[in-house]
Amino acid sequence: MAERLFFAIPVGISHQMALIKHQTHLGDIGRVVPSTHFHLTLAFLGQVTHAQKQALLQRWQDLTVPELHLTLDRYLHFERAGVVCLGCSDTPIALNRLAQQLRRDAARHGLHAHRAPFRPHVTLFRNVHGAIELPEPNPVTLPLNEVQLVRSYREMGKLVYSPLMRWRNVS
Ligand code: 3AM
Repeated sequence: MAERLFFAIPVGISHQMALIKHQTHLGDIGRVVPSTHFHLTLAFLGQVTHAQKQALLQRWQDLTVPELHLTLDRYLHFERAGVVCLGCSDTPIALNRLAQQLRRDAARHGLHAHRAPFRPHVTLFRNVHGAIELPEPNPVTLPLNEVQLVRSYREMGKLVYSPLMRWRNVS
């Protein structure tokens, strides 16, 4: 059976608190994403078969997670998706390289082919309808300590994100 997978950077507790403050600050603009669901997606893979997963895990067994910090300093409203996120104006080159590597490998294995450029963000609200005005945010700086391969599924109607694999840097 295929699983819905994506690569993401997890958000630790202290940074979750900072992001909750952003949600409070923005108020009632949509459906609040629970803090336990905060993550920064690097590559969405889509439905992955067991054979594809095995091949990719072999490919990624030596995946290097670069040491870097990422400053989230602007609100983004993706109107088509109906989401509001905290994103960044300056994507670190090493982060972009990592996301592109994962996306390229996935596409080579017949998985999701991204057409849109990589725009790092943490989603704060879903079901945001219509045009909204967003203020300048207080920046949040996330360290990149870990990358996870995450399975997403529904259990009793509730969305569950379950990390299957973790790659850490040495810091
Ligand atoms: O909520 P975010 O954006 O942080 O970006 C989507 C989401 O993370 C991405 O995968 C993450 C977990 O669901 N995603 C979902 N469907 C997608 C699609 N069809 C997608 N990215 C590209 N195409």
